[in-house]
Amino acid sequence: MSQQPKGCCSHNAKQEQLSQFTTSDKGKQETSQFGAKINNEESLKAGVEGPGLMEDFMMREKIMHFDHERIPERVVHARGVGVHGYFESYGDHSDLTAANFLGSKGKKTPMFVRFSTVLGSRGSPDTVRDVRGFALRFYTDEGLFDLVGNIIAPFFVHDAIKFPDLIHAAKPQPDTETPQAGTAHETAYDFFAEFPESTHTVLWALSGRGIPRSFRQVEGFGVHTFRLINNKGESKFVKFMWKPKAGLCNLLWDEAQKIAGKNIDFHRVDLCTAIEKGDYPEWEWGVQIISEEDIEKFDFSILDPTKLVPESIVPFKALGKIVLNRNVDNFFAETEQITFHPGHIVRGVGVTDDPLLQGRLFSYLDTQINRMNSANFMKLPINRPLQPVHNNQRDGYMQTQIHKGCVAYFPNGLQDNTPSMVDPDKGGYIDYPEKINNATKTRQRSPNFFDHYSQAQLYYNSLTKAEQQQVVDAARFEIGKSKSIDVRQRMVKSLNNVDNELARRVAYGIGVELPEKVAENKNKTSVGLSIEKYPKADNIKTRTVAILTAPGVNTKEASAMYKFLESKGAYPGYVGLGLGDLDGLDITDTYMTTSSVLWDAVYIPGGQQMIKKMTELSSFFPYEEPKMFVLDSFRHGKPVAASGEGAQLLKHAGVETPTGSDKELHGVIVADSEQDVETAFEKALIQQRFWARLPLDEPI
Ligand code: HDE
Repeated sequence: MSQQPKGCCSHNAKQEQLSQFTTSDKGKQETSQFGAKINNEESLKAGVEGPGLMEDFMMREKIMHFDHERIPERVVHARGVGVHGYFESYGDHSDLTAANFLGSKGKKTPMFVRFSTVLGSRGSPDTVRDVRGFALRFYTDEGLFDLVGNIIAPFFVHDAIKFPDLIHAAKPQPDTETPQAGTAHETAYDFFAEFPESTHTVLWALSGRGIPRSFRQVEGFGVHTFRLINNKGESKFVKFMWKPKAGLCNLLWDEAQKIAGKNIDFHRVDLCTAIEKGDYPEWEWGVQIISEEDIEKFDFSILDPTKLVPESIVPFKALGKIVLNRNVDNFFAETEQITFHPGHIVRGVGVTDDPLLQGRLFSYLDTQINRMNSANFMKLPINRPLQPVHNNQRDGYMQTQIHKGCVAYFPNGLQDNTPSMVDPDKGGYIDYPEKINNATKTRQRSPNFFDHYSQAQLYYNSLTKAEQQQVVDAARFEIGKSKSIDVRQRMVKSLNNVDNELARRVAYGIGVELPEKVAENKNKTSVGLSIEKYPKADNIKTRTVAILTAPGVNTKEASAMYKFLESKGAYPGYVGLGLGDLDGLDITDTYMTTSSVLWDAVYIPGGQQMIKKMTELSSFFPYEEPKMFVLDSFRHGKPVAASGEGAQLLKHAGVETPTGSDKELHGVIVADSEQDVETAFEKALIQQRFWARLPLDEPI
């Protein structure tokens, strides 16, 4: 991928700083690490057939370096993709926070953002069912602010001490190291069944939120409650969240599974391609604000990270926008070496007593020592703040600075008491003087943390029928992978505390007893939780559309549609029998190299000869590829369009098509000519998924 996107101005202070460390070997003579010009094509031997000589410093250096190329992958969130961007403040938010990056309208702050799956190893597929990390780093004028968030609002456990148990249960099992990158196994559901507070987040993961269509169409959540503190020392509790301008979209499980085999890097490639093409993903970034006095009004504790604050109760307020506009130059140096830490916070931002957050403040520093092998990891280019760093921390492996002078302590007279301390009212960090109750040491949890099912119910109730069906199907798949009937039955018992109908439908699919009703569904719902109801983007930029071809295609229609889609910012592509030219069309994918699951929509142009080939059994299409392409697109609820003879392929595939004067039926668009398809197809592409087409269970 090219590194500098077209028409972009991604230049900023962080990029300038990074550019001091970037290097290129192009056109240069080879040297050893110590600068000697060398030829390391052949090792040094006694005679042309050896033996090799131990004195060969060139080979030893090269092999030594190679042997040490790997660092430990992250213990969680190992698989990820990182990109650069910026934050732009919508205004002066100093009434809310002293944070300088939010202090004036239009103020831009460089950012680095890393998306990740949680459970899989570095080489695992992108489209597994999992929570995804959405970690933000703001290189502010006053130091780094890392908001190490997720794409799912609640979390599985409320106390850091339970995190290792959660991860051990969910990661591959220790005896067989299977399954890779997913929770569809015995130990995960054994844990979830025994740990009721996880139920809320489990439902999020079982819904479309657990299999996003792309990283560009996910929400971000800070998960914990944080504090914002203004210059007057006043504080408000906040929940951070960020909403994609491109809307939300998820994959269906059938698509996600097939994509894992067809393009393991689906999400990574999608994100980097959009950035490379200049279609920069954007999010509105903001907060839900909660006053200290209001926390008593909630029927849960805002310090419990297994809960969210429903947007129906506290609306989202946008403070600015995130724009991602530059791919990395080097994956290892930037994406792999970035060391996020929830304790990287700036003046005006504070943490709370959330017991999960408290544990994270310890964990992230600790883990970096394991990964980076040195306490000097903050000196790596991607980790440096924009400001010069001055303190009395010294030495350690890989120290890269040469500190002058004899003073490395404070107070001191020899250096006039410098580096000097900065008071909070003069720009120093503000520790909010929160009152701590006259407390007693205890290993108990707050009574406010015990309602595990109300919000799980709220989430489930807020989904549409089609989305609920996805949860049921996902639960049947995931829990059904457990060989233990006991685990399956216990998990159904847990779901029964959320909703009897849900539990019975799952039970039916996994062969365990259908439970009797034990809990009332209070029928509460909230806005902002359903993906189907989420506001759509107003354009079709970045939508991928496969134009199916074969010899005999009506090239005029095919290319007119291509041009139309391209003019609207979509990414069309011709799929054909072979790569290269087909009567003036540039075929970039074949029926062997691609498949409908890799596209957002499909269009079939006219062409009698083409349709004949596509609908007859022959050596052209031994597996009826065009028919399967159309059928899969249809079953997955995607826009399907055809013009002229193209409509015959839909009929051949058994796809229900509009009749009479109607051109459109649930996103299936058919007309005599390509031009008559365009407008309806554009509308359907905005809609992206036609949920009404997805089948629902018969009542159980
Ligand atoms: Fe993490 N988490 N986490 N986590 N987490 C890590 O840090 C941990 C939690 C999240 O792109 C690790 O550098 C503990 C919640 C993201 O580099 C590690 C607990 C949330 C990333 C770690 C949590 C997250 C991590 C692994 C419970 C959502 C990837 C490597 C107290 C708000 C960051 C590393 C990146 C990474 C520990 C819970 C999100 C081991 C102990 C809650 C996005 O330090």
